[in-house]
Amino acid sequence: MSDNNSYPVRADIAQQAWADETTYREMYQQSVVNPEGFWREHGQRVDWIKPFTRVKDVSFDYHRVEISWFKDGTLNVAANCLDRHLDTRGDQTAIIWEGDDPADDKQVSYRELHEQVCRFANALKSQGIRKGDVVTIYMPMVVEAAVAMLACARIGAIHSVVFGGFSPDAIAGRIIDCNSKLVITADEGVRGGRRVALKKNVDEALTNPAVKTVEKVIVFQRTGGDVEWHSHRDVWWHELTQLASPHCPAEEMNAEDPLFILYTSGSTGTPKGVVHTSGGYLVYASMTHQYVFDYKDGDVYWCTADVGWITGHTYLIYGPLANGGTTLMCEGLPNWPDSSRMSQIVDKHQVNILYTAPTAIRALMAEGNAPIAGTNRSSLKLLGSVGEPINPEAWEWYYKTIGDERCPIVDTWWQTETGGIMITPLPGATALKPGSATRPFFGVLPALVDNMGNIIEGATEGNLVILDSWPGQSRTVYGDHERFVQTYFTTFKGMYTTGDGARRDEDGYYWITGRVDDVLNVSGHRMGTAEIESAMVAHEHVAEAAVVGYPHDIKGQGIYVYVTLNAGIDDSEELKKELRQWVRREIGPIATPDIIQWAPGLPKTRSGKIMRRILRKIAADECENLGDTSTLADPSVVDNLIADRANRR
Ligand code: 6R9
Repeated sequence: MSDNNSYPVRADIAQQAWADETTYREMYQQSVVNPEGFWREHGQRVDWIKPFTRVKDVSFDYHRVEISWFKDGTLNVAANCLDRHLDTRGDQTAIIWEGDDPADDKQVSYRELHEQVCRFANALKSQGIRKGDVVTIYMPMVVEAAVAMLACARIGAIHSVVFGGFSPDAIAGRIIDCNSKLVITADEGVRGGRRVALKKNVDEALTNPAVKTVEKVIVFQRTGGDVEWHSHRDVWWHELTQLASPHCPAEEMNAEDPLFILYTSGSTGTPKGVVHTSGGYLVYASMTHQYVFDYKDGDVYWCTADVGWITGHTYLIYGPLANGGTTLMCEGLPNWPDSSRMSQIVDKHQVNILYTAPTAIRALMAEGNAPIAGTNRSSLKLLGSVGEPINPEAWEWYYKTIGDERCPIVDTWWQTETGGIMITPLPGATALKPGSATRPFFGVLPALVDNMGNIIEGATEGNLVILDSWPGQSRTVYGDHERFVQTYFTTFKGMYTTGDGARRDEDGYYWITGRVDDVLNVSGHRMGTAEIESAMVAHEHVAEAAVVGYPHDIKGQGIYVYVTLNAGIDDSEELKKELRQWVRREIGPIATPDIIQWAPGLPKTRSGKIMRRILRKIAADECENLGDTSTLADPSVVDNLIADRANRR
């Protein structure tokens, strides 16, 4: 095996895993040679009300992009996650909840979760919600967030979860885009010992005059903190569910009925409402969860992602619950009250599988090994990573220190749009190379293309595309199919464009090199440079702004903003502070700029396009090697920026 060091599959793991190397090769082969047959068989892993006869109806031709799976079958996703387990595992723990305060935890069995979901589903109906309505969920990491999602699925309402760290403006934008009729929130969230004013943010979002569709707000009482009450609109979760019946039939849904909308950033415009449907999504979520994490009955599985992200949808809720698993949900931060917290939780709940992000791993690594010395983590058997490329140093530390050189690491590459994991090792099948997401999952056909869209073979580097559909793929952008087509199917004709670059080595392993477009990845969170720029220029003193990413030790990428002020406005440290606060308020804390540099002028082409390539180089401290600058309208602008760079912080 070439390319850095590699870790062979341990024989004892291969022996008992769902897939060893031979099984992987056979199944993968079958899945790409005969996808219809493969998915006809594996489509049976979920319970259908009316079985499907059609498997795959797909066109990646940009004239008529259509993606359907199992399209004449019907099912209910919530019934698959709950009802079908009641006979065999009703008393098994479905969700272990760990509070922000380490003294707070609870376990919810499948039977209890089923009852809570049925009650809340009836509560939603009592507020006028019907099949096809959109419900916005803005919740902290409490069991009720899962209950809310599953209750929507039960009655056929489409949920749109908005991350609890987003601002009132961001909530409003998402509500307006999908015309949601109802918002579910909590009085306050709790994270790292601090309270987060969720209800207040919703109140503020709803004052936006363009929000016209929201009729009701259901408020879960998490802290009992003071909230403003609008009695024509606001209703308490506990009052509604007390009155509600614990019996609620699951709505029969078509495989292609939408299950949820999730907003994600792209290189241009406002965030897109990525739509996932019911049948294919669930088949893919459950199958990847089983094989990638080698999930076995009785395993305790912990995914640290927030429900506000796709990872929280697929691998905190839908995948594990569809498989009858025990999933741990943590309200707090992985490093609070101190950096041993994550390992403390592993020991306390005897976690077997831990799925987290490189940024969390790097933050722990920066603390050294001392804080985790008192924990033993002996329950762990598998580690996972997601959200951004994991650098080999962080990989090795995760492997050696957290996993005691005992646990394989699955570095899983995928996206909001892909619904589930696409490129990943399987623990019983794949020799690991630190930093490589390795090989495709069943049914996934990755390829590399040059900038002209020609497929390039062998060991090489290029744009990562996917050549054919898989059941978990997003079907459209909510309300704007044309944008879906434009974004994913026109850059390279007949293929799904991922927006990522990748290298493939001699062993056929993929190494994701990061985004090739103007999307930032800050602590594993996707952010469009255009969104941050438009927030910036909304400030009265800002004439123009350009945002780029730069290498950051912990976050992977940091946010670097070049700001041109309006004539007559003096720059100052206070103004920098104010602009940082401004972006936090406009978008949310995750979009806070790390570095602001005053830019009396921005490097532009003669046609007025900002040359981000140059700005990225300056931000990364690579000023010696700026590349071709011949198209610059005014080269002195660049010299000035480089000279000023010393004062950037
Ligand atoms: C699941 C999720 C997607 C973008 C994706 C890529 C980056 C995710 C990665 C990874 C390298 C991995 N990304 N996992 N890069 N290795 N294992 O994160 O979805 O929030 O939509 O982000 O994240 O750049 O295009 P999402």
